[in-house]
Amino acid sequence: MFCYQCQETAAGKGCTVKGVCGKPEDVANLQDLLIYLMKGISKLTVRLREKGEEMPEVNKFITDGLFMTITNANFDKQRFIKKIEAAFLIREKVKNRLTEMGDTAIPSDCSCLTWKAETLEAMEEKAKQVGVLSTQNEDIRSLRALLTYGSKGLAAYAEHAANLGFEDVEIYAFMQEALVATTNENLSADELTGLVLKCGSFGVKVMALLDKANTSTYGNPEITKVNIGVRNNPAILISGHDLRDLQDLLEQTEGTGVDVYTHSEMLPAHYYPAFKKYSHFAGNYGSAWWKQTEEFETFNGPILFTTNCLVPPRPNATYSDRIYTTGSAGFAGFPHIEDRVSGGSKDFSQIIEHAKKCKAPVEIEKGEIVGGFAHAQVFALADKVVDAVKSGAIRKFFVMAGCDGRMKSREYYTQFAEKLPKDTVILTAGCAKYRYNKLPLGDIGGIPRVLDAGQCNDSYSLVVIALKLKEIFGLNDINELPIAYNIAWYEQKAVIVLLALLYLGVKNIHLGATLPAFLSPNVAKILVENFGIAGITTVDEDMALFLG
Ligand code: SF4
Ligand code: SF3
Repeated sequence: MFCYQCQETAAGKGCTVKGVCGKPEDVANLQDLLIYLMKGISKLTVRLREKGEEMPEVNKFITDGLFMTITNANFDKQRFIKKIEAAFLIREKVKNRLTEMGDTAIPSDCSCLTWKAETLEAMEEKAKQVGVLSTQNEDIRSLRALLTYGSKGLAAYAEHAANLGFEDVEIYAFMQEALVATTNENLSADELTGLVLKCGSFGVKVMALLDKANTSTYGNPEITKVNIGVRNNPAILISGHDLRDLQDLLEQTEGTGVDVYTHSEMLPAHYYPAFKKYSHFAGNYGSAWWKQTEEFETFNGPILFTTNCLVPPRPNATYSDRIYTTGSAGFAGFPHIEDRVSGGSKDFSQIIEHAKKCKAPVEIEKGEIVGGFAHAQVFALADKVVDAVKSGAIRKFFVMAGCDGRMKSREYYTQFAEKLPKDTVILTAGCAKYRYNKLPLGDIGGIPRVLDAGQCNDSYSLVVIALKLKEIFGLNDINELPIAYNIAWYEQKAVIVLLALLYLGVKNIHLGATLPAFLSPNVAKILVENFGIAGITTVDEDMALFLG
């Protein structure tokens, strides 16, 4: 296996024996094979689209397939085998449709269009040959990786939006165009770089679509205090990003005596007006994803994963029989809740019955965290914010969005937040917030010094806020604003957020805890020279740099 898609990749180079994330070699290889087959399907679908026809089934298949291969989403070998078998069938379907339409030149120039396995051994043999290392030139490999990982991020957000009934065919079309481009030997590094930026433009599009899906379904996030203690009832913990799953779960648990708590990236659900009506929506339990091996022990009730980030339980974990997955998440041995049929709901009754037999969660902390500062809420406070900037009460904003992770070096972000001068404000989104959202950082004239917009996709809100400030202050360039970007990344959704920011012209982003291993020296140079991208150093050095 060879995988270098996330920030925690082994030795900062690549996982070759087993993922640091726990992904076993066979699953890693089958993920590569699935991506390979989806490239072939995309070649055919692009051709079909040129003839004016869409196959929604294919769009869904590819979106889900990309999402399943995101870091920490799905570790279930059988699910990948089934998906690969489904890929053979779907590829035939598209070919047949092309034939029906009179296409006499269906391409067969690559085995991604024709190769098929009858046995698992054949799949596993092929899988070893089609991963990222099959591209020899390291710069082309790097750009192909960047494009593929950006597309995985697109797929994740597109799937959440689709679950709420919001779709944009152009986003599906771009994901497929991107997959096809990674097979094109004639594309130069410049042309691939252009596609990477185009991917960023679709990053903006997909985050805007998901924002529209979330806010038009559940209302605009508003300032909310979220309880981080516990009650005395049995409870279900819901993790991941999918708000539609949360809606189904809240509806089905109402009146059952079972409470629902959010975990990690589900925390921002509390900020939406539509979920406030549920009196059994009890609070948020724990911190970012990587602490789950401790926190799930004491939660006592079942845990539902709606997307990444799942950490394989340790062999002696007491909660392994309490985990359920749904959507693109999966893990061998954990019950998987099937997709809803169109117009219906998922059936969470099994989890609810399980919860009723469990003890209430053990309290691991007390208090509240405050969030809900997405674009509409910040616009409502715009006068206050603008006055604070004009008077000098707020000297600078720091966008500290993105992901959290296990690496010790990420203590940097807590120390950075603590050391920031009192006249600065942190704008955050994503699970990176857990590095500082429980610190007593105070407020500036009633404006909290940590403004949490929501999930990683709500980085879109931070962009909308920045563009609004640019307009209010009559500036020509987003980079003239008193905003610095110190972003933490871990998985591929952070890649699409980064590409979206680059597409919008944001310069001088600092990216940590380490720069991606998949950036070759030449590709990293392009990012440094054109966008001023930099890594992080020490808290003091970076602070001095940011504050000039
Ligand atoms: Fe390694 Fe990250 Fe890939 Fe897991 S997702 S195998 S940790 S690079
Ligand atoms: Fe976090 Fe996984 Fe990236 Fe959505 S939950 S930001 S790491």
